[in-house]
Amino acid sequence: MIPQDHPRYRSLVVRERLAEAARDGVVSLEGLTSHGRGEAFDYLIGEVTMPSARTAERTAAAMIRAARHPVISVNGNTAALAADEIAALQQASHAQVEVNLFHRTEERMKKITALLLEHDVDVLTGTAERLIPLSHDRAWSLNEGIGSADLVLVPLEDGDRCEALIAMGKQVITVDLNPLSRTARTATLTIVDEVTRALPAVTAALSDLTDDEAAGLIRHLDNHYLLQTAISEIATRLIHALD
Ligand code: PTJ
Repeated sequence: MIPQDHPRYRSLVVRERLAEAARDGVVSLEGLTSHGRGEAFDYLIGEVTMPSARTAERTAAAMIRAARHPVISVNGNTAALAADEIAALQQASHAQVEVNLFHRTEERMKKITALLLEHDVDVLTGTAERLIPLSHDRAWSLNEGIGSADLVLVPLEDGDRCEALIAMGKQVITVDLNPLSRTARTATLTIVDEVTRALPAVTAALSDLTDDEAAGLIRHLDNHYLLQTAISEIATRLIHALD
């Protein structure tokens, strides 16, 4: 039992939730190490949404609204951390949700789909095909989902798949606390924020963006500039960390 007055209470509760999800087979063991890397970056960021991330979240909402066929690609970590947030984002948009895994087994596919359904996410199911140009199991996806999407939101993604989706001509939005990752640098748009802060911010922006603001955000999208700004914001915070 984690004491509620522990200064790192929230972080410890999230760790416990992920460890349990790993024991249940929803999160892969590798996913626990990914979480640790994310936690470390969030520590440096100060566990808040940076101004550059706020802009990226509003831009993501504008892009999702403008997309013909947006799909949210969900892996084990994202399902364990943010099933309710995915449900809310799906309800606020016309996005479909597809489970797509790095460490793919039929058992994990079923468990993650069941978890999402329990949280009222409408999950695409069907016969997966090797549609993404990768030699690995990450190639498997649904033609009616990621296969025909013009925009894919892939939180906590690895660089290869992000590159392959871009090579397929899709717009890719990622959520990644590490602004230096290959995924962050390859995506059309990167939100450098923790996934449970980022998804609700995108959902909120979907309802308050004006058409003019949305068009301006899309016109001025410059992912390199957003990443550079995120790195400057982190560096400034670190320089003053012990003040
Ligand atoms: O469930 P599977 O089999 O599909 O596997 C999923 C993982 C996460 C294991 C797989 O996609 C993977 O290996 O990802 P990477 O290459 O570790 O990249 C994940 C990125 O997400 C890292 O750069 C982390 O810093 C970042 N990250 C981790 N936790 C969070 C995060 N970003 C935002 N919010 C988080 N909570």
